[in-house]
Amino acid sequence: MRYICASIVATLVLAGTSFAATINVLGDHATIQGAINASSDGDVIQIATKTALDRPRIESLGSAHWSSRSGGTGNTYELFGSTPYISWTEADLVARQLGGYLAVVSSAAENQFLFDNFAWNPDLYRNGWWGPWLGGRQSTSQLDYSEPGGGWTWANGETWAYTNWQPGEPSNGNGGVESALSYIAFQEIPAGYWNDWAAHDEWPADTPWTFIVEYDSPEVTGACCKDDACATLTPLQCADIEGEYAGDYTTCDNIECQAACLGDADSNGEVNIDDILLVIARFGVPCP
Ligand SMILES: [Ca+2]
Ligand SMILES: [Ca+2]
Ligand SMILES: [Ca+2]
Repeated sequence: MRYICASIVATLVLAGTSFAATINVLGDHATIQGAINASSDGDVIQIATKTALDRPRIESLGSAHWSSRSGGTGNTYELFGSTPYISWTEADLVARQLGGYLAVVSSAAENQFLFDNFAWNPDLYRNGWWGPWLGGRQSTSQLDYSEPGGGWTWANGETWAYTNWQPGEPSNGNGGVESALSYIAFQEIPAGYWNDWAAHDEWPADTPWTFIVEYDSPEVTGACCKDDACATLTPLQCADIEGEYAGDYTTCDNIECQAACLGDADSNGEVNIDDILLVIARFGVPCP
């Protein structure tokens, strides 16, 4: 859907005597403002947009949890679909509104997990090629920016390290607008490879329709004993104070912390014959 923003055009028409150029921009505020700033008197700003007015329907297509017990991140991932397509920028916005971010792939194992759960199915690829969006974005303001492989960032701020580009990618092809990360299927066969692709919906016919959202796991806590004191802490916090972690989701209500170890009757830090002799010596004597 295209329309002309009448107020902007009117302003610019009044400012000049002829149309110097027609500038096509996407409909978000920052992009429009940038185009206005860059325009000359008489330029027409034409806004091609997909705003909330005609926002496509977005639905969850399933989720998967990668438990830390199995060596995973402990995070949960969710696949969404939006027919007929969704731009990277809009998928990124939706992910953040959901409390997550477009999936950040930090290792071959994580890429494999995502592929096995969400990216193996050719039906998830637009026109057999353009697979689910991931949380990678190329930024020209990065110090290491270069085309096509420099300046890439992750949606959660994590350092860009692991990559799994398809051979020949990133390509920065098609006029050099490719700056967003998605899976790609080669000749309609998904293999977990990545592609750089247009971040907006410059090419509606070839824009992915699926995206993967990653949610950080809530911080798990449990009862932590330090001598006879108890506090609810994360395992790491408990280790920091050299406490004894009682297990995930335990609470101080159902844990009794003991100052000394069981059997150490004379409290000298070890259990030995002296403790037995002490117990025998006091055998039958009522405790206070
Ligand atoms: Ca991740
Ligand atoms: Ca690029
Ligand atoms: Ca590419």
